[in-house]
Amino acid sequence: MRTLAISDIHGCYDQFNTMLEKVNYNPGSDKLILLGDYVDRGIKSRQVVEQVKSLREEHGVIALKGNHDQMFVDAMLKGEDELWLNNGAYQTVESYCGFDFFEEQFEWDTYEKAKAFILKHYEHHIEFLDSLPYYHETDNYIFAHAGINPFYSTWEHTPDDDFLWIRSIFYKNKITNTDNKKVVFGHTPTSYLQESDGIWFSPDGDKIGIDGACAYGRRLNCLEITEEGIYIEHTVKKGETRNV
Ligand SMILES: [Mn+2]
Repeated sequence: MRTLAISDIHGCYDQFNTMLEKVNYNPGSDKLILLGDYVDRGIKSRQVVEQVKSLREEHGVIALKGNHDQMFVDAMLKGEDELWLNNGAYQTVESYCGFDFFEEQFEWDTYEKAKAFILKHYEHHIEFLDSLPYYHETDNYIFAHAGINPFYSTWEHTPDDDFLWIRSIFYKNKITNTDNKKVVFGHTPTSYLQESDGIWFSPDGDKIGIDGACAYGRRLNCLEITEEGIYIEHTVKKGETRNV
């Protein structure tokens, strides 16, 4: 069985489906792991959430939670709006409520109406995102949106916020608290870690970063791990996407 890991889809529905076609994704024989951040910045967040929800329900796909998914949930259920509005919320609201929803400028009234509309018609999406786990562990790997905290005696003590948000404390330090399991993560575009948007394999061999920054018009990456443990890198670049 192949393992396929994809992260930070961010509303890039067409790129995601182009990728699934490109790797000949077969739900019966492939283990697909999605590392979170389904929403914000890209223009088709609603469609991505709907598809990810179906993939989990119909095929048992592993879908983890990202910080953007959490921000969306917290804005909808707890009124924590500022953080989300500063991080790509507009495109998500528009994908749920229609384009030009905000017309020329932001209005709180319009935003509140949009939230009410989403809660009324898509509460199942919010509940789905809220229910997602923070990590997935296998014999040789730990998958998490942003990474794990290397400074706890065991990685399992990583606080939830770190699974969603951690950056340099994770990627700049050698990982010694995972029993030699490698950590596969998204969240930090790999161009911050190397000179390309391709998949990043840390020099210590303890981390694999896969976020190719597709929401910024760059790449969607897919890490394939074969049955024998060999890595194959797949990528969908800008301009390679068909509308689906
Ligand atoms: Mn993220």
